[in-house]
Amino acid sequence: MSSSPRVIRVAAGQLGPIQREESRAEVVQRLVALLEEAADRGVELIVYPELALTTFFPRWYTEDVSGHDHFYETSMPGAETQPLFDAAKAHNIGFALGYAELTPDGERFNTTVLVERDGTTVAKYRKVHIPGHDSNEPWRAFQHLERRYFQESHEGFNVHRAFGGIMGMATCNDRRWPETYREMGLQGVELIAIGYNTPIHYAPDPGQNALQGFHNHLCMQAGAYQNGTWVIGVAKCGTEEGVEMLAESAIIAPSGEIVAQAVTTGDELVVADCDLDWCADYKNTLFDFDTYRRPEIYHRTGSQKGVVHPD
Ligand code: CDV
Repeated sequence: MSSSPRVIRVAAGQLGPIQREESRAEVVQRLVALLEEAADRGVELIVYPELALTTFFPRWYTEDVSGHDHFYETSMPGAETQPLFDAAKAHNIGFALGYAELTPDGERFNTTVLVERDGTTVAKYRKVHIPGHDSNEPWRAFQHLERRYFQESHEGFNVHRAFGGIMGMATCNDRRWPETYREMGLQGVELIAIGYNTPIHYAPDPGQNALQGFHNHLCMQAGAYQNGTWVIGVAKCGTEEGVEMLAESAIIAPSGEIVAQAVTTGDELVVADCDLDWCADYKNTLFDFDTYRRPEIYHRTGSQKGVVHPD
């Protein structure tokens, strides 16, 4: 592998829980500690989880949404995140970082920023598929109010030339939807960075609890294989404010195989060498879109939202 000029050493920067009282400065220290370990191991890109700067605050209801404003970033980098940007640039490491974004217009997005090794911002991605609910549902053991605290982005899944390849981003619930990967697959994506916060307990159907780990890998492995791309899935996990969150961060090859996986439920670096040229083995054969796709047949997937049953 190491003879290819397009091998990039990537790390999943898995985070253990962030409790509500933990300060931004403390969290950024943890991110920098992972980054310094990554530097020692020759990593060029580290992917952090969704909402990696704070506890997963959509688990609490506030009547006035602005009651949670302190969980959002109004600039990136800001004063408290600048040390991460400085450390990354000093070590020549790029990163993808999930955070809550509050725009000057008062819009709220679940955002990931991709930063190159020289410290320049490549792009921001704003989460498309927003799960959960928007009003208080006290029957749940805990809330999942993402639909109260975040808007659905209309910017879609764009890809970017960076790190010597074609990079994409998605966030948590996005990873369960095949359209996420195919939208980027159709732009030639070679590596998708995905952060997640996945409670083990799924209140609408607890029968799925035992399958959380299986479903996590199932969807990311399928997305990688069917589009011939690397997928880096990174958890914030462990027991956060009494809620158990899925770990099992994984680096997945274009073959769909997991090549490296976290073994803890805490802060952990998972490293693998990703040969971006491996993508072509799938993109140019079984998944040669130009030859085999039938978009003239797929008219429902781009235009129809819900299910329309036959008469
Ligand atoms: N942060 C998330 O998007 N979590 C969802 C849960 C609610 C199902 C997920 O898809 O993991």
